[in-house]
Amino acid sequence: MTLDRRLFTKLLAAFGVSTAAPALAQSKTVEVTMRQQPKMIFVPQNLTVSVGDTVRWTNPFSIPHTVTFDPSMGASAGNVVLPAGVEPFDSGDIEESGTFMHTFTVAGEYKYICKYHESLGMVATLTVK
Ligand SMILES: [Cu+2]
Repeated sequence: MTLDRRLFTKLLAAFGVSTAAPALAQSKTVEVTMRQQPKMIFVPQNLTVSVGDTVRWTNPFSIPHTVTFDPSMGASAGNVVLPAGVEPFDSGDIEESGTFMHTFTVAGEYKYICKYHESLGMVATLTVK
């Protein structure tokens, strides 16, 4: 018996097997936690990832935070920095147990803030290479 290719693909899909080639086989998800005790801080505060990696920020606590990569939303010049050509972005409020994910496709040095707690030092750096 012969099995036609389309049917075979459908069968694989039915069993949860993807026949699509992974675009970035080595890419991974890296975790950042938003802490409120003993101070407002991103952990880790300095992070290096590879192009194609996804960063997932999680807020385990009760105070809303943001992940803000938009220089126009920063209070202090230099606290939010993007490599040339990267579009600004912002998570909006991340409530308790909430997460925000972003995949980084442009190499360079990034600085970002929580827009509510920038003045308390909730500023972090991300290097993508
Ligand atoms: Cu915050």
